[in-house]
Amino acid sequence: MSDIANRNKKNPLLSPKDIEASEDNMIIDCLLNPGVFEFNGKTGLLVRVAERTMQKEGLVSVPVYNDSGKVEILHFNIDDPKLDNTDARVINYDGTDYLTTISHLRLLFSDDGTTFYESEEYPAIFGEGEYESYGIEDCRVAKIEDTYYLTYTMVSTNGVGVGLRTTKDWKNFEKKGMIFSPHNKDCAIFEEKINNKYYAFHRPSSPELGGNYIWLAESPDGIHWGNHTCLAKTREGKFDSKRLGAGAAPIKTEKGWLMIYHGATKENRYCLGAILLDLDDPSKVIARSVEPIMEPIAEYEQTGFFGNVVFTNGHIVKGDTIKMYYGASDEFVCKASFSIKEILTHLNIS
Ligand code: MAN
Repeated sequence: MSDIANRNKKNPLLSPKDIEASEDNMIIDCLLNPGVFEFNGKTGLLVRVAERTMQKEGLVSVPVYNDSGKVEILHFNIDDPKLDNTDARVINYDGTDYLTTISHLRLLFSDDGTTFYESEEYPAIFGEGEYESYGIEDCRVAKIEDTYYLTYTMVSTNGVGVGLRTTKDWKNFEKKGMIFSPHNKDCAIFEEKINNKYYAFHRPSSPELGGNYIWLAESPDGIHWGNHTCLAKTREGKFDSKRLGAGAAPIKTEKGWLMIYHGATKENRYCLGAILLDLDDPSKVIARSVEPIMEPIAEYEQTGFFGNVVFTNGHIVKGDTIKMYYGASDEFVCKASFSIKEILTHLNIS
């Protein structure tokens, strides 16, 4: 076992019962995968809230937003041979996929980093328009100068892409549209420019040739991206054999840019690994985890909405300590800390 995470004793920090659903006819199934930032001396979480509709016996019901942004409920008979409901996250009916839940993002703050509360001052963020009609998910937050860049997964029947909104005060947001077109997710922008260019990780999927790999892109303005290079691929027989994707913005260390990423097997077991990139040219990989730095071993990481998952897209760094927040079993928000030195040792970097 190569797990070097120090799990918080109060885990899980947040469970679905801790906050209220967005509408009376919705039920929160999952609180997961928070973006993390500091604001006015507090720790802020942008938690993904996945909600489903009430279920009736003999039926599978899924929510979709109609063109005017209102939730509509579709019902399928559980015995219908055209229905495939073997995955808790997505069902297929007669060739069309439907999400069992729809996600929005909720802002929560904390003074101590473990007890989080909502405030009416900071409303929830919902999907808007035709590219977000199945909701928005897994937001990364990067602070560059005085602006927060929110990169998140836009989901709709058009596909899964990466959206960008910016804010300075968490009340007013500027929508910058889709910055990486489908199929793409897991986008994290670096928090400082390198040689006057912005950099971002992203994760396109190429179903025939290639796969679900982590890529790096450059930009002159943080909005328009190009010069893509492939950074890390799946590895047969390892914890990241089926897919992988970047966590939050990378951490600048003396030895290089440190990225924490998730890697999954075809059985959908999600672990975390680390990759170290050259400080001056982040397209150069210096080192990569052979074994995971974190595995789903705690009870709340193994059992829940979608078990055997640890997934991160947010952290705060203080000195040698990474205070990482993560989704466990796609149902709970948890916290763990890592020592940067220890991760570098795990990468055989001294
Ligand atoms: C995908 C995403 C994540 C989720 C994992 C595990 O990578 O949808 O939001 O946490 O799967 O289910």
